[in-house]
Amino acid sequence: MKLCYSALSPFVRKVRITAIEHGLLDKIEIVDSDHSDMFKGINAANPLGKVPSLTLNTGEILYDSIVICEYLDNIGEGPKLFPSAGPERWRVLTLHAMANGMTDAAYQRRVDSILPAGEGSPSWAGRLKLSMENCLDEMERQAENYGQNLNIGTIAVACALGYHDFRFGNEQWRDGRPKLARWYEQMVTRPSLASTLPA
Ligand SMILES: N[C@@H](CCC(=O)N[C@@H](CS)C(=O)NCC(=O)O)C(=O)O
Repeated sequence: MKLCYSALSPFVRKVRITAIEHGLLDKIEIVDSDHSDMFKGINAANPLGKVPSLTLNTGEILYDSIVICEYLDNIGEGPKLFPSAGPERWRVLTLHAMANGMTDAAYQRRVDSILPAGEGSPSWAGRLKLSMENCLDEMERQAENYGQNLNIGTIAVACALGYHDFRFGNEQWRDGRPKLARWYEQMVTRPSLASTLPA
């Protein structure tokens, strides 16, 4: 399998963590994306121009990170990260959607901040920041229920927080969110998370 990747992408990081947890890393060849022109799209294999995409040995191409993670969960060994059925499945998928959406908002804000002068939108960037803060507040309310259980929802939350630290470290998300901060401090020591932190 070939994973089209970008070293600092939080979405690629989530896929790498899933692959590590399932012992699949040595079955995946990493292919770098093309950053020569951000307006062209960085991955021709994906009509959306984004990473990650996963090209299977049959030639079929999977995207986006949500689909790729579930695929790897299906073929990998060890405990499942996507519950197969029942209320737990919907709870974990909804957490995954919230954390991935927060990461999408953070990524769009970051892009807005590096656009050529005059092309950004402060009011839209403010709207994205509000989404991020609302997600952080919701995570703080939920954090005691996360435990140290690994599933695709808690992996996505850890990736969202890691990306927040990396791109918006000055915004101190830990302030006023002690339960989430304590949970994250523990969670990020897990080898699959520690070894993939953006640097
Ligand atoms: N919803 C997608 C988001 C993927 C995404 O936004 N990837 C960014 C990198 S972090 C990207 O490829 N951006 C390049 C572009 O939009 O041209 C997923 O979960 O995989």
